[in-house]
Amino acid sequence: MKAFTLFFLTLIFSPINYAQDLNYNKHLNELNNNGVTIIPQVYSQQEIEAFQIALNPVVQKIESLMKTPGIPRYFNNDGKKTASYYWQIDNDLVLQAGPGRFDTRYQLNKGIFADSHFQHNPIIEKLIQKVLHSRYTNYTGVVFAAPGSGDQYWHRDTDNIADSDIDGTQLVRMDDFYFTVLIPLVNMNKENGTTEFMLTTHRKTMEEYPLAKTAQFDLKAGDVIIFNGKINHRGRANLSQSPRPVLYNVYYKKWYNDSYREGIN
Ligand SMILES: O=C(O)CCC(=O)C(=O)O
Repeated sequence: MKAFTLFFLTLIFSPINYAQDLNYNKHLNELNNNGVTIIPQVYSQQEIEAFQIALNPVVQKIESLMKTPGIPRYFNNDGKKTASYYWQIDNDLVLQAGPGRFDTRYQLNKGIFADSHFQHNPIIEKLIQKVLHSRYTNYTGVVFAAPGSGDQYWHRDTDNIADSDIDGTQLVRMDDFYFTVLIPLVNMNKENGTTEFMLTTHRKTMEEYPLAKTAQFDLKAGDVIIFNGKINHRGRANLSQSPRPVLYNVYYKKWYNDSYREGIN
């Protein structure tokens, strides 16, 4: 009887059923109108624990690398000059993403992160397929905010595309081509700096940012945030005593070059 109940529950809560039952129209509307949506409990607690274990050696390696001098980096965010640092490790980059925070793809195409359930999660892919349609690809990275780390700079995840397009006029008019999926490995809240969004700015130029409402979301580990790469957003300071690791999966059209980073040789 117990085995039967377990089998039945597994069927009910399996990702395949969840992918079929999810109200995709709600998430598509939120993505279209606000630029961001949350899908609860995409990953199980066991999966989150396995991701944490696989990430630990990466974090240790990067933290010791970041004790060595970084290479200065200067780049534009909506026309504003921004200064930061980066490091190189094997063929990968480690980007300082605000004080006490790093962003890297190092080792995140291996082991459990290369597994097709992670790379092609049916719940996420079904939504991505509805917004990117075809000819897209994806890769994985991590944003790690140490305890005591500061606010990140506001930014869009996409380049502004045209040289004349400092304020994003052309960018926000073109078809959507880039979506980021954040996968927090711990609960995220204001205390540990859950991501802040300027809602609707995936459809707004820089001059229109003051019209936008800002929002931060409380998430449980296992929930994911999906957002349009054109939206203006930032990670907030981690005021808690614990690290705030967030995996991400970026999906974008194959014509876009997401390896280009201004200010990096
Ligand atoms: O760390 C965060 O909360 C935000 C991460 C971020 O800005 C990004 O992945 O583009």
